Amino acid sequence: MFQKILIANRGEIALRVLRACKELGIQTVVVHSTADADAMHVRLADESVCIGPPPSRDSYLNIHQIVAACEITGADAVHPGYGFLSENAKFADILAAHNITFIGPSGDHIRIMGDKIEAKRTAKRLGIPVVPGSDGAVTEEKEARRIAAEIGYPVIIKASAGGGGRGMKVAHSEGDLEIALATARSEAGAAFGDDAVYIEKYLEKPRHIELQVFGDGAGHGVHFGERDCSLQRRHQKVWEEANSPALNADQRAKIGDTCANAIAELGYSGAGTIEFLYENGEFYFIEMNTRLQVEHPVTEAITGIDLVHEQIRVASGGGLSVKQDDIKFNGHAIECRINAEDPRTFAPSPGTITHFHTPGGLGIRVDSGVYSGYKIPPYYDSLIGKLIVHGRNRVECMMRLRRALDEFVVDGIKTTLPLFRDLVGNHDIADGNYDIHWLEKYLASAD
Ligand code: MV4
Repeated sequence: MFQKILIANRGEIALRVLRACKELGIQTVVVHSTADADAMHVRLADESVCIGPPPSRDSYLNIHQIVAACEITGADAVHPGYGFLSENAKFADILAAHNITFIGPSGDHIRIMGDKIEAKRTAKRLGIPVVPGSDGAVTEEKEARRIAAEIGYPVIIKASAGGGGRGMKVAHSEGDLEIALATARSEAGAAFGDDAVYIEKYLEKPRHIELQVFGDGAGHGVHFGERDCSLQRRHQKVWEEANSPALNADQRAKIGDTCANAIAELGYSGAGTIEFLYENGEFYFIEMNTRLQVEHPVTEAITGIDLVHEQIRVASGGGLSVKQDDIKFNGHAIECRINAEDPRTFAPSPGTITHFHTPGGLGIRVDSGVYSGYKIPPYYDSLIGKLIVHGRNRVECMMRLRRALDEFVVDGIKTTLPLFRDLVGNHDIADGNYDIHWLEKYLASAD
């Protein structure tokens, strides 16, 4: 097991990882920018190293400073959290070259999944169902026309170096195709320095359902069920649930087994998320994320398993603590992302939190790094906390969520809490009746 882990992140996820390390008796080091000197994770860590000025590229993204912080403190492993360097293959490779363990998959697995064409090709080879479309990159308009005619319109053109919604163009008919292909390629080239694009059938009303998987790096894979993340705004998740209101236990076991077997065959190590669009009872792979995700606590709530403990165990060579048959799904969990933003315009609202009071009671978890008197710096993303609620079933979960939202107080700044108080009383949400476009339509209709 590791003696000392360096946490290369900030905010609620740095605290989340720190807690797991403490429970496992592992010493902690955090790195921070000058803007985060007063942050909770800095106060609670055994050691801290200031690695640069506020901009992320000079601090949380500065690989050399982070490696230096490892050498100075004698850390034997790095947990990258999510965002920042968590899916940077070069960072994983550099740490390996310094004999420091990256708590995550190999640089090569990160690289494969970062290239969306290669990721899709790999998924298909491993028996995961993918969206119908081109086999690889498409450059010629003629070829695009042939593929689109074969799969049928509408089609979507995606950047191979994109992901998370960046660099996509929809063509509703052959007349749209030439412009869609040209703009997708030039935007991809400008944004990512790589103009490779591919074509897929455009699914019009899918849900976004993702499978939590884990590999032990020794040829074993398990799944921890799915999360439904369909409630998004501009590709930012807002509300996530486990399990999906759209799936039954048989469907879960079937797609779960497919994913677990694929992870085993890939020889993958650590936590991963296989993202699907789900429409008319069918799953279609779109991307795989090679990190711990923001919404992992809903999976922890229904399985009772600490996923950061598992990441640390696997990275240290100790293997997973569970086999597939040990993983049981209990009840229902919902996460609300509390952002320091205007609840209608989503404009960021940094500043001083004058009063912060979190809800409690059975089935309530709040992951947050803020406190009364904390000043939110303007340099980073606006997530200030996550409310995670668990119940024996979805109805109980929603009752508890409504009550927890009533108790939650954040004064001094604007937050997205009022949005959640509206959503929890909405009939479609109560019925689990929503797709990836529901939230944006709801917000537009409330204007
Ligand atoms: C799609 C799609 C429809 N059809 N692919 C957006 C983010 C990126 N991960 C993939 N995305 C989409 N891919 C096909 N073939 C619709 C989206 C999409 C979306 C997906 C998940 C959650 C929210 C979304 C919002 C708009 C579009």
